[in-house]
Amino acid sequence: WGKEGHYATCKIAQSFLSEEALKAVKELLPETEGDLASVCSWPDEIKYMYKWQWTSELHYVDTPDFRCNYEYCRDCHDSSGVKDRCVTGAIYNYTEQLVTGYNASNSVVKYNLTEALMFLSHYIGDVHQPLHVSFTSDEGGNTITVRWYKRKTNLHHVWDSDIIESAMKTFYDKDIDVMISAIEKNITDGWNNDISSWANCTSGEEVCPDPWASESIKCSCNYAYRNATPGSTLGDEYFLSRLPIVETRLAQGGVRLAATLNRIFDPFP
Ligand code: DCM
Ligand code: DCM
Ligand code: DCM
Ligand code: ZN
Ligand code: ZN
Repeated sequence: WGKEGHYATCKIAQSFLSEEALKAVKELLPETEGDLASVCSWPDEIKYMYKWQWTSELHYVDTPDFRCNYEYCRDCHDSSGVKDRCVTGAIYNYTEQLVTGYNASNSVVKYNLTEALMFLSHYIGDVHQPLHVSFTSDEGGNTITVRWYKRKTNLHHVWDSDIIESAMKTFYDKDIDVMISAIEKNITDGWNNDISSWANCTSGEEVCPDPWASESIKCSCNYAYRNATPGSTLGDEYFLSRLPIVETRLAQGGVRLAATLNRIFDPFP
């Protein structure tokens, strides 16, 4: 996601945090007074800096062309083939750092838990962006040039930002907070029955990015790539049919980020 998508995911998550998890977030991000959403785009701001270049491949996972499925062992590696270096591997890794670092009160501080929290929050958002789990040959839609209404862009950018920005302009008073309120209202009213199933992981696991990645590649095939061939113009028809998908993925990312942080910071609720 772009800045708005990450802000929305983390803002939605904040409203579902337990008291214990909120306390931990405030301790790890003292300068933000617990406002996770204000630092959720930090991993995008640093990824081009020399010191942080190793993190730039942790925002996504490439899957084999046209198969429309995802497998951790097959797919989670970087472009050099190093295992576990992909978005789902990063989510496991930063969850593990927070679990061992935060709950073991007597442990030597091995990790920067502030960074771990910011990376985890960002990558849980990204794994819900369908095109962050998509085909290898088109680099997640980055090489598919399309028009978004009259403007030239690429399919990846359409899903990172253009759909959200057009929605803000058309429906939400140009205000991301108005859009977030509408999504939150949908979570508690419309999708009410889905929240607990969204939040659940396999029993005993703090986090479960593999099923989330599987959902994303299915969304990519069913909605993102469909009718978006290179050179096509995407307008009202594409926008209005895909916006509900984007809003659902932002909601799921937020609910699952909160559920994950609640499990990490409050293991015996
Ligand atoms: N931040 C932090 N620890 C870090 C990096 C960032 O607490 N290692 C927080 C401090 C700022 C916010 O993130 O409030 C934005 O950071 P930056 O200015 O690095 O983007
Ligand atoms: N996993 C992995 N490398 C990691 C963390 C996790 O390959 N650094 C894989 C192994 C399991 C799954 O993720 O298939 C669950 O991991 P965990 O036991 O950490 O929950
Ligand atoms: N990206 C992706 N899949 C790829 C390559 C990149 O999802 N195979 C994402 C990462 C960024 C965006 O696309 O969100 C643009 O990538 P970059 O800035 O590396 O060009
Ligand atoms: Zn992206
Ligand atoms: Zn990212």
